[in-house]
Amino acid sequence: SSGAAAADALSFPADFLWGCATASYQIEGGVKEDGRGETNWDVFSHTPGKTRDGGTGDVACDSYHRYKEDIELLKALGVKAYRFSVAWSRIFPSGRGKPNQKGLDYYNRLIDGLLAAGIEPHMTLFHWDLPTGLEGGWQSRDTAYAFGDYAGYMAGKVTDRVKHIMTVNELRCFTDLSYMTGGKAPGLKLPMAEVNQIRHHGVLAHGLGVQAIRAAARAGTEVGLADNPTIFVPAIETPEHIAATGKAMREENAMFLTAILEGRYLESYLAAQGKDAPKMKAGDMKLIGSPLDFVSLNIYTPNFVRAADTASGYEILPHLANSPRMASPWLYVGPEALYWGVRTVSDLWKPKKIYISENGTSADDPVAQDGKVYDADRVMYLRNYLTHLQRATREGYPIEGYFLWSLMDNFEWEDGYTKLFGIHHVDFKTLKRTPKLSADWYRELIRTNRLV
Ligand code: GBH
Repeated sequence: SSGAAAADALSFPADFLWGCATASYQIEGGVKEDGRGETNWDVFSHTPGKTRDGGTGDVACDSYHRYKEDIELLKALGVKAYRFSVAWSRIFPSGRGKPNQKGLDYYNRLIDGLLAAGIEPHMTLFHWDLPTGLEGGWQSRDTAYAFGDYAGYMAGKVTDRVKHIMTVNELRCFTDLSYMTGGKAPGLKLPMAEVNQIRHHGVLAHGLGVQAIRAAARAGTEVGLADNPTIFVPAIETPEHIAATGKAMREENAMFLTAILEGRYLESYLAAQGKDAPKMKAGDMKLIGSPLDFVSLNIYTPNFVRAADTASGYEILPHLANSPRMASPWLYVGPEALYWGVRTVSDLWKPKKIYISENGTSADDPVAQDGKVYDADRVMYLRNYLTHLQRATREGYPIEGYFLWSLMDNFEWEDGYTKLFGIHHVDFKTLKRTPKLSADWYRELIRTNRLV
């Protein structure tokens, strides 16, 4: 059947890896349980005015206690993989020092439960919940070394069962959006010299993590990261605009993905930052550029770009007040982002494997009818986006799998519980999970391995 399916213009490759994604602070709750240490997001979400509805991750989806139910949801969907993150402060309550066995036990139970259900665990080591015991947070270079130690410790404990590890999630979010514009924990607005240093510590942590994982992991462990580079889509699919798309991708992500995949900072980035450029030590760029087994991309939204007679050779076309978008104000609709994200990363840097580690949407879910949320907008969004990912598979780009964000409604950071991305509805009073229409749709897509 896979041969017949491959010839079908709407089908995905037979071994395409369908999954769902979540992150520790957004779903776990149990923030004081079994020795978990305090994190930046505990402090931030408890500071009045920082989250839109005053929401916190204290309980969230209570997955710390309900992970078995979550595995049942995954099983019912028929996914082959689950992407989750580890709360660093459950393993090292103050970020470093003596490990906490009870915290590790939780992830062992989760991993073993997934494997028993036939679901591959894909683990992210840092999805923004940083132990406050690490003084100075990402302002301190020491945090990068602490991350390396934590990454190596985890690799030693889980790679007998976990074959895919992502170091960090979305560099831009835990650096720029946390220390420059300040919408995310710890909510600082620092000058550029400090921001550039923080960015450097972020990519350095990733590199130290890769090295530590490789040193401690069993053979067959694949290592990468989940980043959210700004994604560019050519205004028109012609050679000149396609070339501009590649240039924009490289330059606009110079401090993050480009540095990691090229092992250096572009001259244009260093020149633009001038005296604010990051201070480096010998060997840093080699660590940052450590070879990876895969690159994972979180893709939600496009930026249209055109070739232009400017110094950079391109112009990014601005989003307008009435550009189509979903429930989150930043979530502009552009399903082509999935195709061009994969194609541009592949053409520029030739990674062996690419995953979509997140894609999905907030939506103004309608009131449930007959006990079900009929989230037709989310289905529309997913169907359109996946059409363009299917094109990337058809054209032979090395795209291995797709993780839908998110398995269930959860704590959406500074938006608290006002923006929900789940394909399962969560009643935050009873914590009951119920499939939405989009879950039925995703199950059918996975079952047929074909756009429906
Ligand atoms: C991902 O970030 C996260 O990994 C995940 O935890 C999250 O729940 C999910 O997406 C949905 O948001 O208004 O200028 O501050 C997505 C990328 C980039 C989206 C920054 C929010 C805020 C832009 N994020 N963006 S701004």
